[in-house]
Amino acid sequence: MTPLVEKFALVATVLLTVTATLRAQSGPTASTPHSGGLLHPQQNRYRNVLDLSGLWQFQPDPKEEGEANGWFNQLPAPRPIPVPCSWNDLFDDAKNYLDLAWYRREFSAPSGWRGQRVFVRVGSANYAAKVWVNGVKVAEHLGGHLPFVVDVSEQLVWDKENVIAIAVENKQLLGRVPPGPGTSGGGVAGVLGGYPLTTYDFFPYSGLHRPVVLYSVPSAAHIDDITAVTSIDGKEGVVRVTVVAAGASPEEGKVRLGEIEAALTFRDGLAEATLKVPDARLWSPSDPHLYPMTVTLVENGKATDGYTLDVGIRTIAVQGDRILLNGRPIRLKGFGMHEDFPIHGRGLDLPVWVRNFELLKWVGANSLRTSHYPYAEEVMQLADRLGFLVINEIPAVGLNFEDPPEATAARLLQCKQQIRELIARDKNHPSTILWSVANEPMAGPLLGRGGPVPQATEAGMKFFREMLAETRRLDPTRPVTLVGVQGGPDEWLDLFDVIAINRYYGWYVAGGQLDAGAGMLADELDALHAKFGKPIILAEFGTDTMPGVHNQPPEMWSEEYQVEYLRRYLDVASGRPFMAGMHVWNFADFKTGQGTSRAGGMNFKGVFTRDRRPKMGAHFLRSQWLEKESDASE
Ligand code: BDP
Repeated sequence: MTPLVEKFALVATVLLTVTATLRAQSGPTASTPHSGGLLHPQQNRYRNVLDLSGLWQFQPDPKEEGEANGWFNQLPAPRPIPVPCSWNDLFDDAKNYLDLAWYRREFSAPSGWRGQRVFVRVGSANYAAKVWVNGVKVAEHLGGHLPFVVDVSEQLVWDKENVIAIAVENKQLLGRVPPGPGTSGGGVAGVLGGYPLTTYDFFPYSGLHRPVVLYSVPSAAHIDDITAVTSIDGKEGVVRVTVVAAGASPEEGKVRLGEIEAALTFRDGLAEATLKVPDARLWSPSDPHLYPMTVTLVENGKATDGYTLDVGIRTIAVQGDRILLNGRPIRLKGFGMHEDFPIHGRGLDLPVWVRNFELLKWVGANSLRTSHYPYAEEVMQLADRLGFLVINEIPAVGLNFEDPPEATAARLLQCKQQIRELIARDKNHPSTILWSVANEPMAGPLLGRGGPVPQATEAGMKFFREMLAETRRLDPTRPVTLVGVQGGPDEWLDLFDVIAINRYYGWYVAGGQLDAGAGMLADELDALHAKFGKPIILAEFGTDTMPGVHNQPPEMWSEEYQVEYLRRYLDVASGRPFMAGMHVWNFADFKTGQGTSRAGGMNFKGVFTRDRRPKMGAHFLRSQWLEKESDASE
């Protein structure tokens, strides 16, 4: 088979299997019709973008009567809602509502686009979505944090308004990822209790969280996907470019980066080229240089399509117990975060993200993890431009291998779909240095209430071996990790390139006993290093901290306690060169379910408050990370 046919055959087989298995486990929807690339839509002389952000109509559908009654044409009693935004913090009657709801709006298709191929791209619909254009169902998608694209050229009308309707629901079902609470009682949040009940410790915000856009590409041959892989050869940067074309096979093409140009010769829609950049400026946190690289298709000597990608030339590798960026050891300093802000919920909020990055710089961080789901593409663009090292994570949080095997089978398909979509979307971002395939999967009861269960551990081994193989197949250029829970099985960690763990000695275990907690941490890190000899990242450590609560001597929940806890953890790490990263949990306080250990429905482990004011912990980190530390940060 030709590479292109093979690609589509593979995607089709996967989609059929996914559809069949997930119907039983995870609700009605699974597939999306367009299986091509996920390039971020671009406005240029060959392509157009119409952002459909703004006010839409909205209506919850608790009885699920909308589809039978044609709500995709007309909503019976709509109210206005902004897109992007979560619905939960907007309407009192939708606060804890996770069931089906409808979005609808009208738009006119720009007449200049006539004759072009037009797509709808939904940036993030959390969790399951169905899309109608002018009454025709055009797409279904599962998974709340990655874009999906559908060709609507056939459905659009040009002489009157078009109607787009999107039905979204965020039911917590056993076969989804993240899963709904199962027989095992779910993950961390299952242990904590909480309302709404989830398997994870963050609020299940729902709705259209990122823009919905309409975009056009030339109807004949057009660029469907671009992959740029960089390496370094002495002072030369080497950029290997693969271009996939769709629509028709292009006659010819070219790729250009500054003064360097190479011809593209297409066979079955695929072309490759290598660009050599003399005296390359390597991408790094201290010099996040991006080279604009333009791919152009040419017919009869005339340019017919083009796309410009920002390329950061850098390498990332694991060698022994170090992570190397451009051949030199790095230590990650930063945070696990959330897409979370009052009223917007999880809806894309660019001012908040620009402010987040400003504060990350202020505190001296160089890194973040997209805990516990892929963040908006704009966040990745900011990380590229501002020089942040990103651990990029799929939404596999709350997995528990004591749940029934059918649930695990459905989740594996779902996880594979998510890593496939994530890599398709983010493979060209130099800031992404590590893929994370799960956060805190469990094989048994937690935190001192009994150890991992052997058959659950084995089920997890199979699952993660497959996830690792799939991730490596899709992207052989980046290391892969899994973020392990305290008390979880070591065997799972050892499958991966980097050991990443979350530890709460001095909080959930040995609460109030900071020195004892630091001792436990040091012992465990040394044991893990002796056993595996790999780089270790502490991907979470932190304490709930009520702003304004003070104690001497420090007590749990006070600002002093957070400082003293952080001080001990940083001290333990600083004497251990195999510690490749320290990510404090969390950057900012964030919304979660209501429960006895979550005052105000909040997780208060932020070093910034939810409105981004620094606690003493933030000032302390700045004193360590920005003002003091001059070690191997790159
Ligand atoms: C970890 C989870 C994280 C939680 C955190 C906590 O990975 O999502 O928010 O604990 O308890 O177990 O604050």
